Amino acid sequence: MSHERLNGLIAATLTPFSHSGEVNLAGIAPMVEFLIGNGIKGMYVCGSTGEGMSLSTAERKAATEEFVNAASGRIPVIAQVGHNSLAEARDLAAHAAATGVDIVSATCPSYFKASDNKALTRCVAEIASAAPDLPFYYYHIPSLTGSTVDIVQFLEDARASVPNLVGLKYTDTKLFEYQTCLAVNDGQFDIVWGCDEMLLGALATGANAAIGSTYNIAAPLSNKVIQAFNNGDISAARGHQLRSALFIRELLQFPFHAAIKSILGTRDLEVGSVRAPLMGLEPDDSKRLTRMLTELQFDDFGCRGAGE
Ligand code: MN9
Repeated sequence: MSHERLNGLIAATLTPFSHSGEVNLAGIAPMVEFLIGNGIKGMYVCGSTGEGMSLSTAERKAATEEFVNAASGRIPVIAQVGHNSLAEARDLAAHAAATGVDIVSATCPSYFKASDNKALTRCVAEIASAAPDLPFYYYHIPSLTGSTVDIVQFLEDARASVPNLVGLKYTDTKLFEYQTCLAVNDGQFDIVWGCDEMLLGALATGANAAIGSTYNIAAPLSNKVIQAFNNGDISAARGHQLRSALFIRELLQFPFHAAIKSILGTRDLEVGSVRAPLMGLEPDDSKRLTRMLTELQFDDFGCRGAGE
């Protein structure tokens, strides 16, 4: 399948919740404007960052529709449809296609592991064939799925049996493996990088696009990494990357999703907190988070709020 490759920073979007814990669909459109205003070039919806696995199928469908409407064709929307039930995943994929998403992506089932390439290829073929006219990116995130397949071999095997497989969301940290994925069949696949704190290494290895959680709140900083790299100013690129890595390191000391949502809240976005089993911020966390942001001069990262 021929399709335009992804480019630039793609936000792994959060799912806004109301105070009572329902999906807050009204929170999506302002968030999309904010992301586009901060240099985001695509949105990956209902993935790990968006707590997709903690939403019901109906909620995932409603959120996806809202993202598509809010984006209104300005940037591509990628719907993550992975589910332990392949029937649900297929239903979500077909719905995503009918809704007008640009790309479908999915993890493999993860309660029972897809532990060899035969099992994984079969799962991916079943899901991808429910939206046969859309490009499909397999979501490789072994730390969460526990699927320990040889991902290079998967690409080689799946070429024949999954005609609309065009790439991966590669959320691992092995740059040598990432490079080998890029090289399969003379660069057939679009392999999108998924570890924000290692973006510079991925650019040096051949990445054109990256999907990540921290681009929701710090895209201008990561865009500086890309610009400096493209200008050949490696020293500046390293400086920006280090700042990003230090920021993410601090962020990971907090309940991660809740901390990102809290930062979006300071930009006047109504995204609420998180759904169990993820934990929200305790009052003490909120104070520490504010202090950390001040210490790292977060306001200089260039992230603009709505209306600024
Ligand atoms: O897929 C995200 N990975 C996970 C993307 O959620 C496991 C990343 O954006 C990380 O959240 C980020 C921070 O470690 O690199």
